[in-house]
Amino acid sequence: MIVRTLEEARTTDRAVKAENGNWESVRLSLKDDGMGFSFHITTIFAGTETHIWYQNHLETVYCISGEGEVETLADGKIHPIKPGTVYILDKHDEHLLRATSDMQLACAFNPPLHGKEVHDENGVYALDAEAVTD
Ligand code: 9YT
Repeated sequence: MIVRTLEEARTTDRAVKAENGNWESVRLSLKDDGMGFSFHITTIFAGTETHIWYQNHLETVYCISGEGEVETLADGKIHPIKPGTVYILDKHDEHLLRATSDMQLACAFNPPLHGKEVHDENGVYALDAEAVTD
C-alpha cells in the first residue's frame, strides 16, 4: 500500500505551478504507482480563466471547495461548479475553466500522467499533447 499526505507532497516536485499563475497542482499519485490513473489536487485561483484541451487523456474532476464554471467550447454551454459538482471530460472536451473563488479540485487522469510533462511558455504539455494553453 502507498500512503502520502497532501501536506508532504506540497513540499516535493509533485507540486507544480502554472507559469501564468492560474493554478497549482499536487500530483498525489502518478503513473509509476501502477494504478492506471493519476490523481491530483488542483487549485484554480480566483479570477482566472484557463483554456484546457486534454486531447490524449480522459479526466474526471470533483470540486471540493470554491466556485466557478466550465464552458465547453463545442457547444458554448456554461456549467456552474460548486462543492459536490463533478465534471467528466469523456469526449476530451475542449473547455474554459473559470474560478470566481479559489477552487480546490480532485482530478483523475486516464492514462495517468507520469509527472514529467513539460509545460512550454503557453502552459502546453509538450509530451502526449495534452493542452493547457493559458
Ligand atoms: C482541473 C484540471 O484540469 N486539473 C488538471 C491537473 C493539472 N493541470 C496538473 O496536475 O497538471
